[in-house]
Amino acid sequence: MITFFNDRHALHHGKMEMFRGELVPCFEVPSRVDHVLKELKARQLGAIESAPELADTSAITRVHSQRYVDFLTGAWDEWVALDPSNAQRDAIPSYWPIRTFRSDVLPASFPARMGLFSFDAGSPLTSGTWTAARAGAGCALAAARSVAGGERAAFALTRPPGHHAGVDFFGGYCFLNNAAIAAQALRDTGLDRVAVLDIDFHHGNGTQAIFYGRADVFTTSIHGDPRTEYPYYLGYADERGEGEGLGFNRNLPLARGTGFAAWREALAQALQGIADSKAQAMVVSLGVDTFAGDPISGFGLQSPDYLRVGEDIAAAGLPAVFVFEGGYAVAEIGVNAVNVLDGFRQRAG
Ligand code: FKS
Ligand code: ZN
Repeated sequence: MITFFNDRHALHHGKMEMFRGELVPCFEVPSRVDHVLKELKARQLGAIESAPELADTSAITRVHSQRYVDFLTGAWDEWVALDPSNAQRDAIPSYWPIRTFRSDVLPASFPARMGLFSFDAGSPLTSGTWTAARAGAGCALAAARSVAGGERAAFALTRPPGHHAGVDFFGGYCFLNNAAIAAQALRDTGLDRVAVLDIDFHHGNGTQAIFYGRADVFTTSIHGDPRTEYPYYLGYADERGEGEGLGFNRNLPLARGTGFAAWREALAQALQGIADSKAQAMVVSLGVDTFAGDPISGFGLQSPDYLRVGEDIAAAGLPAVFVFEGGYAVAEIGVNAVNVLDGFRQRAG
């Protein structure tokens, strides 16, 4: 399996995130990806390439709004322009236009625009966030193109992650929706129907929302029940798509504490949904925060279970673009993520 690696990922390096009323060190750290890279090399999973830089943002604006991309492009410079000492601090939003406020007017104030384009205070924007995120989109695009060109599978190894980012907002450590960019790229390179399978512990609210009204991209997510788990406000089982997209979103929320046997049944249901959608390829939002030892999540998967996950996904028979998402048990993250890819490779042959 070919891996496209984001060698600029460490330029996004948040210092602190707001958590339970105080600023705590970020969970989403650069070493996450370094561990996966090391394990990929040790297990000789295949070629590892640095994805070429994107010539322009056209693959990004296929799923994100131009005004959001413009905001991200200039955000760090605007933050520092507010006060030169901001260069030592990350930018974190503090104001949001919730119900009854206007979101159609673009405020001149940078802090006001931070809130307009975000949904939580846990996703610091740093000096290198845009460069890292843009390079990550390049990885997703390269992986999608290689699968569209006939590879059975490719892996986009990148951070920051993507599945919480919507058309015009960041949050949940995510700025650009890499999985959505990959799915759209598969469509744009000639596939009529594609699917996104999201197996991160958290609901992929951004991916769901981006494709919610569309029948050409089936989205399905297995995640912690939003009644109790982040991102709280989306991810319920009754969200099935709208308009032409009705029937093309499937959520499989599971209770905190769910172990592998029940989780695997949900995976079978998600894969059945993908088969029913007649998708010709799939994008897998590969988060391994379903691991029992994850510090911020609540499922009980063990490291060997991830081999079975990869095998089950391969048995569905579709070409797959794996896109790296969450996972915060840093010591085990390499083994867990690579187990999925290795299980896939072994089963796919
Ligand atoms: C607020 C505590 C809530 C946010 C959890 C974000 C999870 C991100 C993820 C991704 F894949 F995107 F990385 N924590 N400070 O794992 O879904
Ligand atoms: Zn997650």
